[in-house]
Amino acid sequence: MPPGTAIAGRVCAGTELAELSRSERFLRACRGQEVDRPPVWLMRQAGRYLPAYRETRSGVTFLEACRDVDRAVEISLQPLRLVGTEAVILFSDIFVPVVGMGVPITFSPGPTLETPLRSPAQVEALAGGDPRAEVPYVFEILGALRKALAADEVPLLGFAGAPWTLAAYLVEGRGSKEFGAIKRMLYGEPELLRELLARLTDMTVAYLRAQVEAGAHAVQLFDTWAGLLSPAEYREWVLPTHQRIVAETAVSGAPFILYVKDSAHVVPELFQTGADVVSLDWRVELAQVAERFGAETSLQGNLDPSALAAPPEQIAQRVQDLAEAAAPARGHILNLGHGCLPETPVEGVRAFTEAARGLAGVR
Ligand code: 1CP
Repeated sequence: MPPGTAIAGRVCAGTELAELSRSERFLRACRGQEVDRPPVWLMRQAGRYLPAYRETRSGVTFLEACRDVDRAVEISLQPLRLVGTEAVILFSDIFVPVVGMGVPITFSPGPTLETPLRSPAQVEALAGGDPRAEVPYVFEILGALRKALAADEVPLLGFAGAPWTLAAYLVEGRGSKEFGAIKRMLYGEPELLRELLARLTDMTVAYLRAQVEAGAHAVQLFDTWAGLLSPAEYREWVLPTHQRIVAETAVSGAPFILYVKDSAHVVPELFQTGADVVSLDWRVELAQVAERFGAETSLQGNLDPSALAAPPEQIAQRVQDLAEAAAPARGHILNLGHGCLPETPVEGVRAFTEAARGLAGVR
């Protein structure tokens, strides 16, 4: 990047920013304060593309790994050591607290229910008042990670699945391309769906607040399937859940990152939630969104995960392009537009984080 090129956060000329710890850089980028360069991490950075993950996971089921505090801590930390990411995200899954609500879910490898959740009785039967009691191990893992990361001042992220995405799997019973069952419920039994979403929203607020109390510096909400809705349906069924979760989690003081996949048709709505950071997928033009919405909200993203198959110098070029595109925004966190894929090359992930560090000191 030529000297003087702007990057998001408007790097200051002073020397003190060169000393930023990883936590400070990350939290400042979330809040739109000056930084020396964008921080970098990757969604699904702990996962099957890493041989060390496959080794640590072997011999136990996915849920067993999520419940085993030492193992989950080890998996969470692997990307920090192995691929140079600059934030650690809790190793868990968006369905862990739903298992805590008493729903029998298995992973093969995605979440699967033997009996999809479609009746009023099943919705009524959902527990979910107290994640600390229902899934205590999540908070033990966060506490242990916060301790492990303290000396190096690395930021720790908690996360939750958004109510629409959780409900889409619960009502369908499994992953799907179209999630037709929840759409049939939306049109055929809207009151039942409203009740389900309300319960999931309550649980999500309690879950995220408890994660911050247990040590998460920031939290990310994943709404992977809300993009299946039309803009009008999205405004009715999804936006209010995001607004409530952001508002009620804000009391914790931790920055809030909102990720919605396939959101190009609802971009203005992403910025009506009060989230500190909006995480974009690769189908949106980062530069345009930065111009239009970036003054008030920081941005995260948005490389296509498949692009990590490119040679390192091409990845570096894309990182530079992303940083320049995001420059009009008050802050930018380098990330993918969705999670690492099982076939993602480890070398590509390393090239991505190294290129981010190479942006240092450009101004
Ligand atoms: O076989 C295995 O090892 C299990 C694979 C796996 C992993 C590593 C699953 C099952 N979940 C996870 C971890 C996970 N999932 C994290 C950990 C932290 C990190 O990012 O490193 C997070 C944040 C998630 C979130 C998640 N799970 C989402 C939302 C984000 C996204 O990627 O879209 C969703 C939709 C899920 C459901 C899920 N869990 C697992 C799979 C394979 C799936 C997808 C199922 C499908 O195809 O629909």
